[in-house]
Amino acid sequence: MSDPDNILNGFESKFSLIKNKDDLQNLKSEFLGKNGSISFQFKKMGSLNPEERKIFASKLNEIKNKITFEIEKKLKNFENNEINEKLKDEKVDITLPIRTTKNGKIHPVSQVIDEISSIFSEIGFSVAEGPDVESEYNNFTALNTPEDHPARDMHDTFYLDKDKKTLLRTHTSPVQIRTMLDGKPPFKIIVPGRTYRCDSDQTHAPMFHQLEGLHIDKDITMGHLKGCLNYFIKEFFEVKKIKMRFRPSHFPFTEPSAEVDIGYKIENGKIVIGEGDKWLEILGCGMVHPNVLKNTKVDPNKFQGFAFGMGIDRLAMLKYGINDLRAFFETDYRWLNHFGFDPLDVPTNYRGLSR
Ligand code: 2U9
Repeated sequence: MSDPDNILNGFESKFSLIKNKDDLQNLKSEFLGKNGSISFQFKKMGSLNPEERKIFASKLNEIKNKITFEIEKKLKNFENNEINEKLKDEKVDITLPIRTTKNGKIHPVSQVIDEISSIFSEIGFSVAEGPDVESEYNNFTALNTPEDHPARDMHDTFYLDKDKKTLLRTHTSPVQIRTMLDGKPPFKIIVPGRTYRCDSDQTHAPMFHQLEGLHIDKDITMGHLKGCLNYFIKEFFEVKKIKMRFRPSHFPFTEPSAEVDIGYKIENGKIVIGEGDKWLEILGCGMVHPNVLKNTKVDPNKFQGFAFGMGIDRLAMLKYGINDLRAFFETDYRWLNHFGFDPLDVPTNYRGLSR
């Protein structure tokens, strides 16, 4: 049987030559592994008498602890060196100047969503979101649009199953339904998002963007709706005064319902919003139908409110002079470079929405 001291001497001479972590791991298994020198010595102890065994075991354990300690210490050293090397390579020089060429641009649709969110957040609305795949109940039935209602055909719905139980939402209104079913009034939200209708030509895309609003509380009137929309339109088009008219209309989820037109004129080939004798339809609105309140467990005798909806793509085209809707979804970098917005210039009401 080789003397434990010989094992230690053998270890020390090999240990002094170790240059990296792999060598160290190999040395570790040579001495401390299941079939290593130390284990081998422990296995052979059976042939010693009890007294010799006690002395031998204690010596062997002492050597084992020494070797373990040296190996672990060196391993930690290698690991620390590795981390320090990495830190040296990945160091960020915070004194470097900023990039002078900016690569990314914000899409006009995202810009308009940010602008509208900023405008409504100033008067206490918060932003709600929901899934694009919806139930037929949230998209239609809860919104007072029963199965045989003609509005269902008008929406040219993309159904996702043959029983027509799941669909791609045709408007963002199911998010208001979810919000109302999940909470208690008052509700004061805007809902931007993607919507889908099986319709495609120069002015319609099968996926488009809507933004809807909902304000439910005690004693909310059509007057509040008018004031809110007048404020929004002035802020959005960045004008001091706006000519605006409400035309009676019909939606299953609101009663009474109206469509809102704003005045405009063409001057030097450019559109001027807010004045003039021409009218442009920009959104729909109304007082939430009592059936919708009942469907969402809101008591219509205690609460009422208004809702509105608008097409974001059209608003973006109007505000930023974009003619073709299809360009919105073509990911043409030259187009985005021209019509896109600076990512660092986030729209806020007080600093200005668009610059
Ligand atoms: C609930 C109750 C009422 C949302 C509304 C409109 C009027 C509207 C269109 C504008 C242009 C859609 O993109 S568009 O084609 N929308 O005219 N939307 S009221 O009414 C709601 C929504 C949710 C719970």
